[in-house]
Amino acid sequence: MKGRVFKSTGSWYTVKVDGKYIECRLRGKMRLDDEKVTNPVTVGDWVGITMDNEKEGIIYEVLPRENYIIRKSTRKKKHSHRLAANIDQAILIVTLVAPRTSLGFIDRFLVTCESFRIPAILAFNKADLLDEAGLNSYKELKFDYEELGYQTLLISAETNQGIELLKEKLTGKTSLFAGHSGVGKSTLLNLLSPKITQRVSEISESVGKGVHTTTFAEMFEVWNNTYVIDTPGIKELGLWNIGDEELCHYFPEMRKYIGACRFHNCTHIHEPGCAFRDAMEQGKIAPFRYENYLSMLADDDNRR
Ligand SMILES: Nc1nc2c(ncn2[C@@H]2O[C@H](COP(=O)(O)OP(=O)(O)O)[C@@H](O)[C@H]2O)c(=O)[nH]1
Ligand SMILES: [Mg+2]
Ligand SMILES: [Zn+2]
Repeated sequence: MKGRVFKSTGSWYTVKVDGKYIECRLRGKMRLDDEKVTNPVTVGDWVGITMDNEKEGIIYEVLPRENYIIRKSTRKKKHSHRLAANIDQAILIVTLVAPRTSLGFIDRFLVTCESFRIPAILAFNKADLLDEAGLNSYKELKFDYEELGYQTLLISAETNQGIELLKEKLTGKTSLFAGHSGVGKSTLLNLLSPKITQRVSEISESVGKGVHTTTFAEMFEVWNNTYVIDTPGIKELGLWNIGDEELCHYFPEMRKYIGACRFHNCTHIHEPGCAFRDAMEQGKIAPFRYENYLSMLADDDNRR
């Protein structure tokens, strides 16, 4: 039988087969397949299963993946973790207040999506909390990111602002919801579908940061043929296996300057005649994007 993995909690996997959810374990041999990845089977995977007894199944194979998204493992050094597989798009839920998502985090996430060729949408949640200055900084970011080809949405799970548009973007697709904890991923999911009851965290007033409530990624059929994967809050996103020369390929605004520097081995950090720096000085590359690029370059440890 073939089915799709909706949830994984370490040793157990919930697989949906013909409309029914079956708890499955992995066939012993499968665990050894790829030593560098901490999870051989991930949410969104299509798998082959056999029944072990009346109730429980065994996953014996993973069908070829259309795509997947990987991050550096937070638990095991030199290992990576597959966040999800077979997704049509990633929705990065960010907030400018309560908590504030850094631009560095946004850009790391976008680079990751680019490297796996997964379209990304930025959804700025908690619009209801933005004052005039907050709204202005949203507008600036919207301008900058849309110029790079990323859609941005301004939404609020509190007032329903922008939710219809978000629903339109989700319909008929499998989407990954990613973002720091406390930005409202679970609240949004509950809002999208009345049958979902994900636990929502209280913002702890003192630090203005959410506490972890979602521990494992889980996929939901929010309505017919429309799937959303809720992920545990991501604190820091370690880029996986992206080389120095490769990094600029994942900045859409930098691609056209590749090869245009005076020195063919330009590192784009300090050399004269660097096309990237020139473009930035001419206002063609946003300074914050170039800075985030440099910081990712410097952060070797985050990429290997
Ligand atoms: N003011 C406001 N609060 C929100 C909004 N969306 C979520 N919250 C609150 O933010 C906190 C964290 O939400 P939660 O869904 O658990 O975040 P998650 O960690 O990303 O899943 C909860 O107290 C929610 O009630 C919003 O649009 N506006
Ligand atoms: Mg949550
Ligand atoms: Zn250069």
